[in-house]
Amino acid sequence: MEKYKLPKLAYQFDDLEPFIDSKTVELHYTKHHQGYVDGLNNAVKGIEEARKTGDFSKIKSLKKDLAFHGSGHYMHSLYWENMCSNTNYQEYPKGKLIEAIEKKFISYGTFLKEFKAATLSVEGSGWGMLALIEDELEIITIEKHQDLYVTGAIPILVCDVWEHAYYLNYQNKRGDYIDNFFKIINWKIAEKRFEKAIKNNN
Ligand code: MN3
Repeated sequence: MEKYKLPKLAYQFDDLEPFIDSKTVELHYTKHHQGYVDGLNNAVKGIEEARKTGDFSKIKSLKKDLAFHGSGHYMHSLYWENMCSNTNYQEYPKGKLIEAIEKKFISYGTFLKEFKAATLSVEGSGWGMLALIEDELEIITIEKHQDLYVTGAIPILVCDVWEHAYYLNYQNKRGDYIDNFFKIINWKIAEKRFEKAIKNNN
């Protein structure tokens, strides 16, 4: 039995329209994310095999695969969960999260500006992330799924800017995709993640 599996989506492929088109969500979920799940299961199998046989000659590439596919699976699971259809949409974060955002980034508007600029600046394939580092919010940028990650940073919100996340509809206009991503953020989930993270850190 495969250890890792695709998480269930809380919405249909076409529920993120018109901001992310149905075909993109379908391909992204059933092909790309599934590819990371498969890659992760293969890496884990390979490592278990090496443990059994005591042959660690391929350990370097197995551990690289584990980091790449494991992070890919984890990041995509966060990404699907932190988006929502119109029915669950709320325009702004609330509660402790909005307080912390305004404290750190001056205002919600300047937070969005920095998140967009940072996420737009990712070289090649990667992610923008709002994260909690100790008790401070910070925006970080990740290349591929794992490079430049700040160890210990707890994800609150992630935005996938690999081309497969937006190219069918937006082509080279990554900034337009990010603007529209802001319109489908599931802030309730981000608030939950934030409250859990500050509780665990204290
Ligand atoms: Mn992706």
